[in-house]
Amino acid sequence: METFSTDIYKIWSESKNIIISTHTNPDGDAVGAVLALAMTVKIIGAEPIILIENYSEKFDFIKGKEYIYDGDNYDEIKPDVFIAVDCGSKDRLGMAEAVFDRANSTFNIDHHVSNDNFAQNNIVLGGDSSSCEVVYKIIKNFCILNKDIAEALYTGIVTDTFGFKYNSTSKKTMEIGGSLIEFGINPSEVQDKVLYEHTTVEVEAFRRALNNLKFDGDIAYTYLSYDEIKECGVSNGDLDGIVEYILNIKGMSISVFVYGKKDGRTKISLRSKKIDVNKIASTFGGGGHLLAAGAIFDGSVEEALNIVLNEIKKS
Ligand SMILES: [Mn+2]
Repeated sequence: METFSTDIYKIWSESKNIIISTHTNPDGDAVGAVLALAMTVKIIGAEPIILIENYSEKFDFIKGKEYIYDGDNYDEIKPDVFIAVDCGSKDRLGMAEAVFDRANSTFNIDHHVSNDNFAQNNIVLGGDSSSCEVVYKIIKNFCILNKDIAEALYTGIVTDTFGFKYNSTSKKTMEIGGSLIEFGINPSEVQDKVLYEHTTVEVEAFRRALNNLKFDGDIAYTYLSYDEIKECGVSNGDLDGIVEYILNIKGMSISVFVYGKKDGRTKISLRSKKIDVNKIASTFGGGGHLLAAGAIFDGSVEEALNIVLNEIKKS
């Protein structure tokens, strides 16, 4: 990694525009990683431009937002370097995919086991807790971090490990967390903002999801139709906690949450305590991690639920 970081530093510091982007429907790891990278790129003398979809207001406290592209025409962007982060495959970049294709030099920084190494330079550490952990390991070799970068990275790690709780949390993850705290961030405040505070809108979505909750053996599953999502006024990012919550019901070892999207397709989220849900998600063209994965299904909420439950029972 040390030698690799030297090469990365050379390419990044000698470029003009560095486009930094992540997956659609960005979570805290995605947001923290792009903002931390943008602040780093600025320090080493390049011009960062972040391409990211609107994200949950719970991540608004993270600094570096001034680097987010606020134009409306991606065609005008002239990418020199393109860094995709927390993104398992190129199509997950959404609108930014076309910009990726025009870049001279491309980087793929990620921790998804399902990552298909789509860039020229792939730094994919499948066992790592979060993309922010991977970003930390890269940038600490050539950039002196500051409090803002530390807070962004800490947020990503906390999001993806649920506060250093998941199995993906290693000794190294905790050591990195410790190093980040040394920059003067407030760790319990970050955890409160990211994991525990909920808007009334989120709670309304939660209430409805729990109302739809069903059990099938050790599978807990629920759904929200697109109409229900519209009625609550909830955005995709606000629905993250539901699938986690129902996995923790005693006696359950798999949880499924599906919801209708505006385009008529259905988002599937899977969590597990034992079986490989990455494999299940991959049968629907999705992916993620062993115990946490997702996919977009081309069909209704009802069809998605039926098909997923069948796949789980087969596995
Ligand atoms: Mn992640």
